[in-house]
Amino acid sequence: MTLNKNMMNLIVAAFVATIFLNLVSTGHTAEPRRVVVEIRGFKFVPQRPALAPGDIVVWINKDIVPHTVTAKDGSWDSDLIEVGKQWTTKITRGMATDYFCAYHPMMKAGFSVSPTPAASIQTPPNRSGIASTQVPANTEPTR
Ligand SMILES: [Cu+2]
Repeated sequence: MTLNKNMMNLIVAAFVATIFLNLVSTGHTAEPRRVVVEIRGFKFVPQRPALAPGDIVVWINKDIVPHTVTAKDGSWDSDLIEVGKQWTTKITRGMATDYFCAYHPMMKAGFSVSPTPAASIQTPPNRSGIASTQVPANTEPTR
């Protein structure tokens, strides 16, 4: 049966293509994560978020005076961030993670950078979550 064999080949090809597309899309199409750090009350909030390479961090100055976001080792620097303004940077592997405000050196903060990009450490949707938390109904007839 040539027709059936062709159909079978088509089904196999479609199946393989689906798997391939799933593999390709995993971890490569995720939007960069945007993390906001507010500067208020002479503090960086959150003080030490967990970040990953590729994350976009936005420091927003919600304080009453200008501040800076300056790497402790001087390797990166926002320069002056006026009240109501913001500064954005992209997290890269190996970048300095401790920073302070050049105008108020007691304002210290930082972040951690995970070794893998955010896209590959995201938890996949838990398909069995509902089933595993459900208490099975007692089907035993009561006699
Ligand atoms: Cu400051």
